[in-house]
Amino acid sequence: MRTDFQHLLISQDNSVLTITMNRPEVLNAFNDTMLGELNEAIEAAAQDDTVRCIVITGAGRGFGSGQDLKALAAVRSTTETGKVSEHLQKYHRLINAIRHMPKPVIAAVHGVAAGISCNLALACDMRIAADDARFIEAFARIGLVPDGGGGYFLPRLVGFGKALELAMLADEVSGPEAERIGLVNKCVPLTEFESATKTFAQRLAHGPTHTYGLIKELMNKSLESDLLSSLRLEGELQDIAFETADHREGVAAFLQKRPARFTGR
Ligand code: T3D
Repeated sequence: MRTDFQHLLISQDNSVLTITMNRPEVLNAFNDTMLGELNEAIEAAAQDDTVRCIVITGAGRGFGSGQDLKALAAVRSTTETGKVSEHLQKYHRLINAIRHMPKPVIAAVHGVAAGISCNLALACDMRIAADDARFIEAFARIGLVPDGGGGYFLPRLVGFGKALELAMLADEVSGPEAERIGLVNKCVPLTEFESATKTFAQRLAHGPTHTYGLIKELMNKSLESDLLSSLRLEGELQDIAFETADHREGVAAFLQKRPARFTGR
């Protein structure tokens, strides 16, 4: 994967790829370049067998502040813009790529995660937050509805009533509160955030990666389907998982009373 992006920092530690959104002067607000680069990096990570877990995070004092409103205003004042739904397709490409990524994607959130940056975090498989995190469904503050998948993921994570509250009032949710309501998987003190993220990601990167992809497929589909369809899919996916080297290794490790060494195959 190329690493010479204008607004992304890319680093790989063993099988963990960290993608850092890097426009700290605007709290990592999305302009078109950063959005295009993030799409490219995520799609490249999906194809790269040396990557078994992806961490998305932000440089400077936050995760992200949503769409770059200054860039948006500048475009609006100078050119005839198309419908915003056309622009949103670039975000939808990103959300789809994360959901169909056959390996775990973690959002590591410190500081602010507002607007579509917040919803990018919600589209990831899991979220780890620092205790200084500030999640803001900021859309209603500027008269917009939650986009970037927020209308889909938010009620599924925190329940219908809480989702409506967060979307309508657009109040900040702190890291500890986000953990309490299920918006993030865990919240840690800021001083431990980097090491906790690393430990979390390395653990996932050493798991049965192929099976993790199947688990994602099962969970993705369960959000839409009835019990019978989910049970049918579970059987189909288990047939695949049953044939993986990691399944054989897991059983062998159990029988030999030793930790499993998963290779992702
Ligand atoms: O076209 C489409 O696709 C539409 C899609 C829209 C999706 C969306 O994401 S809509 C939501 C857009 N985001 C927002 O409405 C959030 C705007 N920002 C804020 O409300 C606040 O900045 C924060 C609550 C995020 C953080 O507050 P604070 O006090 O910690 O920081 P700050 O001082 O406000 O911001 C620091 C700098 O970042 C500041 O620049 P300056 O004045 O020092 O030169 C600020 O203007 C800049 N900044 C923050 N957010 C954005 C931004 N610049 C451009 N766009 C931003 N979204």
